Amino acid sequence: MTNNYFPDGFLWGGATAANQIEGAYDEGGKGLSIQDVMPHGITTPPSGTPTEDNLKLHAIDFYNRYVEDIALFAEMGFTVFRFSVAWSRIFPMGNEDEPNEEGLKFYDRVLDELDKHGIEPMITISHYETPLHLARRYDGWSNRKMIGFYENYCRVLFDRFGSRVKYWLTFNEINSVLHEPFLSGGIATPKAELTQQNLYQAVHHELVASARVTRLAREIMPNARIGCMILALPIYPLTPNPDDVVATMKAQHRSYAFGDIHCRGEYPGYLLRYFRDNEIELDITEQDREDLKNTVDFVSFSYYMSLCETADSSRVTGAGNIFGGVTNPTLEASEWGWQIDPQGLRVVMNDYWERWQKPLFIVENGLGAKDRLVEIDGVRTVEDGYRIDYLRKHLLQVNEALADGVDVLGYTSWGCIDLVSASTAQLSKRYGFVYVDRNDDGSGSLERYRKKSFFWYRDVIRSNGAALT
Ligand code: BGP
Repeated sequence: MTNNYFPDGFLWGGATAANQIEGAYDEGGKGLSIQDVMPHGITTPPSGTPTEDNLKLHAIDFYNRYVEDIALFAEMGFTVFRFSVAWSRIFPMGNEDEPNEEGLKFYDRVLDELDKHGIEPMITISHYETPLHLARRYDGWSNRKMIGFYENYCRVLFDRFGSRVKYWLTFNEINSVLHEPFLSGGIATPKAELTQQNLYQAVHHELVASARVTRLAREIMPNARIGCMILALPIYPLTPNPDDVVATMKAQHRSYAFGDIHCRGEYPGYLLRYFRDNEIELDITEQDREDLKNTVDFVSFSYYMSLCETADSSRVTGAGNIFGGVTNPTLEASEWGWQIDPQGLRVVMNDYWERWQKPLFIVENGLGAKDRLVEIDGVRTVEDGYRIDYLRKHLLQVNEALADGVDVLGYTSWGCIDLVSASTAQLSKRYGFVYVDRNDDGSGSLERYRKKSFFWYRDVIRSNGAALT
């Protein structure tokens, strides 16, 4: 049996995103974000205006209940809480000159509360919630002007919160823009009309923006640590046939590129080759090349599953979330078809550490499952042994990676309190340690209840991982 390798000071906690928890979509001077017109997640095209069938409009009402929720996180012993700022709360249209003071005050209050409990905040600056105006008027990140709008937004955040927020992530799952351009990049042009050239140009704008604000952060907040955030997805060859191995390498490159540029400050050769082979010519200025040299301090990532790849198109089967891919015949899947692979987490951690030699932060991991609220000895709870099993197996693999010598700063499980799903916009796809009484039809009291996993995670944190074994 492996010993406990979690180091002292390892950060334990949970992760959320504004659009999936806050609600209050039109309160406090907030403008609309793309999420306010995505009632069904990524499964159907966005609607024109907010409609009441969109659970995100009110979500779990964290906007009004953050005091109670943060107290529950503190009760579990969280030492870090990852959340995002809703860009459209600070700049309702996205590109005003002056920020919305009421929006800033909300995050002041959240930070006060975290501070009260000694919980380190980690802020995602942009988590799938581009202001709708920027999507409609500028076609989101297709447009170079977004770099300036984003920089202004970041300057306001850094000036206001810089003295009390150390950990910042520039873009959630930046590699997903190639797959979900509206969700991830606020690109209003339908996906079917976008070429690879369009997509990579948008990616380029985001990468330059990320690097520019990394430089800005260092000027304004010398003690801050800036991370990129990647959707991690180890890909295995479906067979040992070298054709499958090469196909796997190419598929991996599509995600590695984002970490390579963030960590090395320039485009990797394999991506330049891909551009040549596909006649993609990007508008990259000399200034862009200089800006990209501002590399990140650490690499954060989400991890839910692995995939397979094959060169044989007749063997391709659907699997996975945003990325799609080939099913692994050896693995079981969640109720939503996400294949469960704890060892894949160790693989990806070793891989990233060896490749970039930057500390890692696991900022999302968890099981979306249907929960049943029951009453035991007069107390309402959820007997979610399946979630404990999933998280335990993954955390044991984090321990293995630590034993392998990987440098890891912390772990925030996804959706530490039930929230609205990004891909399907359901509340019944629950990830939390805390159950929120709200259903897919919008009914429910919004009351919070501790699940069995709540007490389990508390013990894991209390023992700094020793309770896992
Ligand atoms: C990631 C997103 C999160 C989150 C998570 C779970 O891709 O960064 O916002 O939602 O996946 O996905 P889902 O909510 O679709 O189950």
